[in-house]
Amino acid sequence: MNTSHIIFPPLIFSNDNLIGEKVEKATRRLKDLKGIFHDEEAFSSMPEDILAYEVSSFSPEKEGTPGGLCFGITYLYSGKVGDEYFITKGHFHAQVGRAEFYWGIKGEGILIMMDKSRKVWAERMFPGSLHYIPGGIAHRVANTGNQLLSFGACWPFDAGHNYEEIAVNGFGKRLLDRNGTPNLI
Ligand code: S6P
Ligand code: ZN
Repeated sequence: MNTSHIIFPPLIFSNDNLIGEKVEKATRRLKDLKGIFHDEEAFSSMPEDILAYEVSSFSPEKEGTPGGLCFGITYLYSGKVGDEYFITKGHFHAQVGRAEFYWGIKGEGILIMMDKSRKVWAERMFPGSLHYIPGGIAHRVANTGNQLLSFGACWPFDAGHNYEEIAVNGFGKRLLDRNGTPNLI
């Protein structure tokens, strides 16, 4: 049998690790999240180099290719700024009609979503949870546990990211710790 066309895949997804030559890693430290948390005093009392989250992603095609897909794993560390859990920046997709799947791999957290009218709702994330984020819906994740939260994401290549709107107006609600329980307030 001629096996010359049988090759190793360019990507291995094992445990919660994404391994491959074309995997890119982005790092977000507290200093990259200025203005995201409501307790500015608590924020400025923390070392700005603390790791908040990392994203490993694989983009098989050239950015913007219509119909292409991206794959990423986010590693969101456990921590709080005052009473607010560590969260990702959050974004709308620049192309409003582009949806996305998230799924929980390790740890526990909450996926927070918001529509254009600023209505906010949330879903619990845990190993095995699967989340569909429709087009036009802003999304961000909070780590509500005391260990690393890792989750997967798959989104269209041409979705693009609009961080601006969230950076300026935030979400309509925040996820705060109230006596050890996460509350959307
Ligand atoms: C991309 C997808 C995720 C996030 C990641 C970090 O569309 O939603 O890979 O990029 O969770 O969040 P953020 O808001 O900093 O991009
Ligand atoms: Zn997204």
